[in-house]
Amino acid sequence: MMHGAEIRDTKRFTEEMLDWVRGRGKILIVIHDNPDPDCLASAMALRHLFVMKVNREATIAFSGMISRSENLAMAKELEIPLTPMGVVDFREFSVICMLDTQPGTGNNSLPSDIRVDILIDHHPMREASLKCRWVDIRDDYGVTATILYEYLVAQGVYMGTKLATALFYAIKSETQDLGREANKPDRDAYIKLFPLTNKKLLYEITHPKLPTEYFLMVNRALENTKIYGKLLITNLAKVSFPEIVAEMADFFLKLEGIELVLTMGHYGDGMLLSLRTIRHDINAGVLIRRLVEGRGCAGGHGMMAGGKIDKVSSSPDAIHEAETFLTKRILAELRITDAYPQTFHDLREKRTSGG
Ligand SMILES: [Mn+2]
Repeated sequence: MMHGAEIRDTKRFTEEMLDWVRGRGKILIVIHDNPDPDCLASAMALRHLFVMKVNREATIAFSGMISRSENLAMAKELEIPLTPMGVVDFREFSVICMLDTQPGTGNNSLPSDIRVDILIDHHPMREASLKCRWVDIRDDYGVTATILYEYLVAQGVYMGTKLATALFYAIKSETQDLGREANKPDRDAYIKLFPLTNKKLLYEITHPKLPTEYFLMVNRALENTKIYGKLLITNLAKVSFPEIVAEMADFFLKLEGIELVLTMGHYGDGMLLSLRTIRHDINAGVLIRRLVEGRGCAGGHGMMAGGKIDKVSSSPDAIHEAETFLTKRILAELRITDAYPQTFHDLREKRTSGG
């Protein structure tokens, strides 16, 4: 078992883990729902490590959907083989790996009675995770893909241009070019990987065409935005792509004067939430768990977090109730009392009236 900074002998850990895997049957790699570049690249790297070191092709399973255009381009351009979790027969596999998420967090769809053997993640350690056979959780890393990059280096495994591009893009997007929650290992990996990437593919991934739906969502988000001083809240109501909620949170954090953003959108049987902050006295992961307490699940790091309120019907009333409830909670948490929000409509009025 290895976790935290105390024992960081990547070579020995991977050696022993690979030895253990070698004596076993089929390998399954589970990533989180609605996969992002970090878990996609991590899965690609772990799969490659198994191909090169134990001569076995692992199955990568996911739930939900890939909807962000950049992520779709990544999966397509880099030819990442993905299997929907629904068609996976877990009994066929003797090695189960989980990446960029942990058992019981609520953002992965591995049934709770399936044991995880190999767990690699950069989110804060959960109690239940200690039960896994091979645990490598480094919550001081900005990206899980950096850990996998270190595995390949420690094992002297050759990285093709597609894998290098995937790992590089994972670090680039998750840390916003090393500006957000990146530490030295992430910076080192980013710099080492850059020369190995395919710049044309990288361009295709970072500059995809966006669907009309994206712009309609931007419009709806603008219409539903409420600004409480340095806090911005927006309700996207019913969304057709789950990832748009996080995307809009990143988008609105760009607004001048804004330090904290909470976005929400109804998807499936609940309300998805995303929280972003540039403030160092607020931990987004801790704050979002308080927001959903008793009504859902959430997780995240210092500057970015996500969550879900369970069992919210898609009726406008239910969606509005969820918004009111979340707004009340976040205003109370941040001790914002003078709670008369401004809208973009107000801001426009102010401009045209010269105020
Ligand atoms: Mn991650």
